[in-house]
Amino acid sequence: MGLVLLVVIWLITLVSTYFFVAKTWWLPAGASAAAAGIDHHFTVSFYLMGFVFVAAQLALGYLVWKYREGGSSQKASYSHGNTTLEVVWTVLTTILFVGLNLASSSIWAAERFRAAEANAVHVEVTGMQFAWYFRYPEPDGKYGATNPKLMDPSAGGEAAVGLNTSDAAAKDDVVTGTMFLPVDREVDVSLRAVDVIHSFFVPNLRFKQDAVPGLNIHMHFKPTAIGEYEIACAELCGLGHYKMHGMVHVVSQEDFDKWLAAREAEKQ
Ligand SMILES: [Cu+2]
Repeated sequence: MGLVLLVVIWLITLVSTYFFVAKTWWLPAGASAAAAGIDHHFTVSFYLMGFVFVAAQLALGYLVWKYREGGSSQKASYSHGNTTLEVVWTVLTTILFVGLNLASSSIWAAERFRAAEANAVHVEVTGMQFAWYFRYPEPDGKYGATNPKLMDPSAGGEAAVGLNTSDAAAKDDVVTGTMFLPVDREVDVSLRAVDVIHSFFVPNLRFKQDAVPGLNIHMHFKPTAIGEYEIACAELCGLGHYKMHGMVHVVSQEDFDKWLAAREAEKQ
């Protein structure tokens, strides 16, 4: 029985490790300025954790077999353990976790605490059960006033985000169900949620941030490759969570200007 357990434990370890080594279900191609740095830290974390995981599981299988019932070893007795060993692995684990956090915090902070570049495109992203809406303040660059009392998710578009159409700055605000962004320009995102917590996640852009009701969360990122990328809600937000999906179209500056001008024209 000890041998069977050893084989099962080692098999589970090797098969699950294989999928990571072979990158069977891996990240999609990165398409933002922060992607390389994030992927690097992701890889470093996986190597470190993978090494600990494999070593611990191999040792577990070996010990299960070594101390099997009916083996040559003596009957097990209660042991307090080894205080020195416990201190050592607790300290090592702390260093590992705190170290990984410190090493990656600059990437995380760059998208949050540094101000967005001066020529950034401003987009407000609003999550609601179960859709995403995107608001562009162009051409005056000012977001018009919104009011929670005006929010009507069933109406969609401007009404869904509660746009106060009598506000002068709201006249040129464009609200869409698909996100268009110009390539190689920073995007200053204002994240809002109408009902519950949602999470705006674009795997290709390596961008994920919760949208919280009552908060206006500012972040920025820079798409670096033209393409269509999927948005997923990464926070379990209700029965329709699975279909809370959207698209980001990263296009050339010229195509972006044309697209935005066409949306403005539709509004008039
Ligand atoms: Cu959601």
